[in-house]
Amino acid sequence: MVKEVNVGLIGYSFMGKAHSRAYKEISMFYPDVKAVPVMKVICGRSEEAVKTAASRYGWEGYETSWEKLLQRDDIDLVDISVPGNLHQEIAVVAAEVGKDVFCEKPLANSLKDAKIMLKAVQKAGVKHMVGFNYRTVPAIALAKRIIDEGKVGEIYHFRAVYLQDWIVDPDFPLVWRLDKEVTGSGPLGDLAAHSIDIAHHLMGDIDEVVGMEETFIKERPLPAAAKEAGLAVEVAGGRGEVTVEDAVLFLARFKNGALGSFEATRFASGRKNFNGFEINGSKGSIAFNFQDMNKLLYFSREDESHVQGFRTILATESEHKYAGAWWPPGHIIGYGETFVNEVYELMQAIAEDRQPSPDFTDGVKCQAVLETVSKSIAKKNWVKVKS
Ligand code: SOE
Repeated sequence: MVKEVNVGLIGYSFMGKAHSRAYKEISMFYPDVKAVPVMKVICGRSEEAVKTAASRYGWEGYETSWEKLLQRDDIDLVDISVPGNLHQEIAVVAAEVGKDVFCEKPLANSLKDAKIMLKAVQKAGVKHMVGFNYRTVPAIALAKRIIDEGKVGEIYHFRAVYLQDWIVDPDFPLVWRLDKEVTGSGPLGDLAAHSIDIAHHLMGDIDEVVGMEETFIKERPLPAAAKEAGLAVEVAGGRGEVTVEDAVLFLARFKNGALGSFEATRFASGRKNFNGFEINGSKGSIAFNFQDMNKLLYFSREDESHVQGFRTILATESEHKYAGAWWPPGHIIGYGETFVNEVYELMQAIAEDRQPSPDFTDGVKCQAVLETVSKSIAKKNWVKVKS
């Protein structure tokens, strides 16, 4: 019999909408799913907005207090899709009352908080997952397969860029993603966190880092109400200080001897969600960028030299991990589908009574790198990563 998992989702904006769609569509695209999410309750502070979200996204009901949601006996899984400053408190209470926890990235606003969260879920013996959704892009899963099969050989370089441009306009308002108290950091935690997780997934652990950052626009207009499920907001009166970096770069040395470089910025005009990486090894290379997310570039030094060159693999065949759940070959998928794939991983793990992947251990590992990059920027020095 298929198990039912009653879900309580906290947050109804961008990630709340992405996760809602995933819960809704999972059985349609993954008929083999062993546990089915039941969309019990969605929670948010504004009653009017959360009520609208509940009915539009397909939730049975809504709450305006997360504390109340966590006390409900009919909730099995708590989904934390709110800004980072709330993650620790919600996750700890959720674990204490025996709920499984699915938390958006970065896991917390500090390594200390991330570790508290990990300890709480481990103590409670609940399932825990962190929302590094890009792991479920079929082309990235293919990159992992190609590396694990030894086709890239010994890896020398990991080169990541995560480029956006939504705040280049100096009059773009001071939204919560630019407020350190709420979000912990700028593109470091918001964007480089994804690149770091991909690096951990494909390459292994990072040994040491050295970084630099800049805040180009120091003050911005204060915002009025946020627009639903997007990054834009209306401007109100007055100006306030930007307390996070606008761009960050760091170098890394991996424990396996490879060299890494990471760049994350919201000031790359023309780049909208360019989450890209290239890996170079003794036998070949692979390259990916999310704006062309169905394709993986692969170069093999083992091809005959007269036909050597990067080949473009369209990762939509049924033998490509996750792709088989979707459309016939060549009928490409998009951003939203990665969340369905992610929820599939979570549901299978719950049904099989094992930890999903990536879990809070991966979240803490990423957080340790984020914090070490910040330390190295402050010290203007190389710093070893300790988790
Ligand atoms: C906004 O910068 C954002 O939505 C991030 O918060 C996501 O994690 C990333 O996938 C896309 O950009």
